[in-house]
Amino acid sequence: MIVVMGVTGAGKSYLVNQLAGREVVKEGAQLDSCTQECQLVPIDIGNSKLMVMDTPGFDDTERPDSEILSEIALKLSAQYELGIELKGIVYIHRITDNRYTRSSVKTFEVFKKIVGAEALKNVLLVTSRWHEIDQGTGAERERQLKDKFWAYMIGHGSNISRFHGDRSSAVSLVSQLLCQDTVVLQLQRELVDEGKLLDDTAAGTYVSDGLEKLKKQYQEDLASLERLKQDLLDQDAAMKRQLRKDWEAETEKLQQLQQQQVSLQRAVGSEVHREIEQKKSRLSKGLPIIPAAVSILAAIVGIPPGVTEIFTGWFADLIPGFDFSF
Ligand SMILES: Nc1nc2c(ncn2[C@@H]2O[C@H](COP(=O)(O)OP(=O)(O)OP(=O)(O)O)[C@@H](O)[C@H]2O)c(=O)[nH]1
Ligand SMILES: [Mg+2]
Repeated sequence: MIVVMGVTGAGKSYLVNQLAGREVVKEGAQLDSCTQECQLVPIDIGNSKLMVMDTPGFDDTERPDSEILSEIALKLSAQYELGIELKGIVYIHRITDNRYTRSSVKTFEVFKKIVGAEALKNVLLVTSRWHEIDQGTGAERERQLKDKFWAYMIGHGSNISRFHGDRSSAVSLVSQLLCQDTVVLQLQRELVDEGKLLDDTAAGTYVSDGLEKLKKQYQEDLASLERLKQDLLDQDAAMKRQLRKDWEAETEKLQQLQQQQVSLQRAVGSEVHREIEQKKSRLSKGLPIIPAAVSILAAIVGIPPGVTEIFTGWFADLIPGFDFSF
């Protein structure tokens, strides 16, 4: 398996579709974030049978990073627990972005913490959308990424490549990872081997620290509204109504944050373990280990419409009459 990650709109689903040779997962032409949940897509590359996991992007327009992290953590834990080989991660960044914004930095930090230093050699940092930019400007930005923002990763063995937007370029990118040794990510060790709660992992701590800072800020805003309310006690009714509205909006934001913090307090490793055991008990006895693991993973991660036949085809020689669907 290979995982594709990056901020929302970076072109993750586009890359997966290029690999598949047709539109299997939805791409987003709108400003809103598109992919909501991870999807597992089977792809044949030469003699290799590859599963690519498309993921929802961090910095989503609707959903908090804590929810995106929970989703990715659960699916990565399932892959690890099932013993499916992870060859690496493709991290996509648009070369057209003319600033490395705070949200890019934040997303990249979470990503580094999901992977962990030891696994960085299995990361391919990919720049995309080269057709939208002149080569000189693109090359200069690429140099800045290498020298500054991506220097740590490259220093720890990550590679950097350009995606030219077509299938052959997509295939050559993933081929670089297919020849790597199998890797275990820091988040997988923490959740599955060490049984940590998501908010005690490095990635979870980073996301929940951000939440804690926001919480403090909202609490301060509420306190200053409270002071204002006292000062304006004798003022006109319109002002009071506005104050009430601001107050309610701030209180709601605070409640949402508290829910996000609770959603990180999940024992993802044991949740996934239970789900796998449940699914195993429903599989026909005597099913060889790889088809069994792949069907369970597909059921947990989710697959797009129209790819079941590819999975079935993979195992047709091995198990005649194999029914892949759960
Ligand atoms: N021509 C071209 N279009 C691209 C490329 N990458 C992305 N796009 C387009 O950009 C838009 C957003 O791409 P998506 O693949 O949906 O982005 P994503 O990273 O999956 O975004 P989320 O699902 O929101 O996390 C889509 O309309 C794509 O077709 C590329 O390399 N070349
Ligand atoms: Mg997508």
